[in-house]
Amino acid sequence: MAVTSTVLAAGVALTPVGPAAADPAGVQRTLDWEQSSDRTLPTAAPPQFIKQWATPYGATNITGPTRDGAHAARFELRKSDPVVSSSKRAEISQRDEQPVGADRWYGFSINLDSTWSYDTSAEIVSQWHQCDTDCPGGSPPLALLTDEGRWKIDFRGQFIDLGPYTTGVWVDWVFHVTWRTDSTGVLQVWKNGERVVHRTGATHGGGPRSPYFKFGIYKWDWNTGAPSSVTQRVLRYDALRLGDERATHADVAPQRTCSRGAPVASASATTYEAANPPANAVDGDLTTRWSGQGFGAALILDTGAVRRLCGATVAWHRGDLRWNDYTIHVSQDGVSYTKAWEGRSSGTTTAPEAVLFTPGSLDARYLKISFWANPENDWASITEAGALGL
Ligand SMILES: [Ca+2]
Ligand SMILES: [Ca+2]
Repeated sequence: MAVTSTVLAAGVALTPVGPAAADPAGVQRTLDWEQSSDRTLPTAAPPQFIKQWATPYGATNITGPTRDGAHAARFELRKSDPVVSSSKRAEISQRDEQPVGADRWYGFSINLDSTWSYDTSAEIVSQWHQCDTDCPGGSPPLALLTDEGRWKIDFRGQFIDLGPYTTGVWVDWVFHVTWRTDSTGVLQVWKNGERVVHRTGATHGGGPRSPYFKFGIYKWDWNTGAPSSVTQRVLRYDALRLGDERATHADVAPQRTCSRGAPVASASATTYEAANPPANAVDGDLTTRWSGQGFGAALILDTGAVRRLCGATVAWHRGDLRWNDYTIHVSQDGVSYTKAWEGRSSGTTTAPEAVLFTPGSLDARYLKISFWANPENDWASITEAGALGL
């Protein structure tokens, strides 16, 4: 493990600022660089943030690639760069003004440059830093890193491996943290809509304020002289939304329209005829179908992991000739289900029709599509079904 220590930021001045105009309620700050007043780089940090870079290329505004809109930020750190706040970094920092016991949401998207090659030396690309005065020292309680070709989370010194990273693509992250020192703490992390971490218990070591957020590139080994085989790091950052205890996943998630297909690992059914098994509903072929007899007959899709789902697509056999009444329930464990949608297909098309879940989005692995009526018979017949995720 290349991650051995981190260096604390020097203390920063506390300047009270009011919250940004909130939309929706609970989102304290959107930093997607679409507002011209936020395009202050490289001279200064955007309003309400603190500058922690020392070069003209450390943090800049760019017009592409972007995660949303027409603008994003680019960070570049070189091994030869001057030390900033005791180490090698190009970061934008939140102010150290988070109240004790805060419940916070953080959504953002990161695009690692194609030059972001394997290195045994890690770098932090987002971190939650403990407060600066009268606070416990040591490493930050929570950090998102790249290390040895992989995404990793350092949660209070414990490393959570999130798999190999891919360069040149936007990766969406949502972190939800209830900053507590007792059993009421919560850490949840979603990567591209898939929930990859869910922990309860203490989330930081205490102090008079909750940890504050920083993002960009922080590579301490370039300061300490530890081995590293690269001399330059470049990434892009966009779609940052910071939410408080009133926020939801959908409020801060970078992808906020429900249109992205979620992977379906397999399908099963409560009943089916041998000629038309449930796998036929997920084979990508509108000429094959699942058919099951009886009101309440259900097709169950397994997306393979708990992820943020927001809707479904369903194509019905003879869908241009008859409507179908159906419900969609979702579940994390395949046992306990929650209703997410009910209604009627159009009856005018054999193509997949999208429906959006009534509660918005929720964490689920399984979708159960239950048939209740059509004007012809008591057979449920679905040619293709899919899940939509955030
Ligand atoms: Ca943007
Ligand atoms: Ca099919």
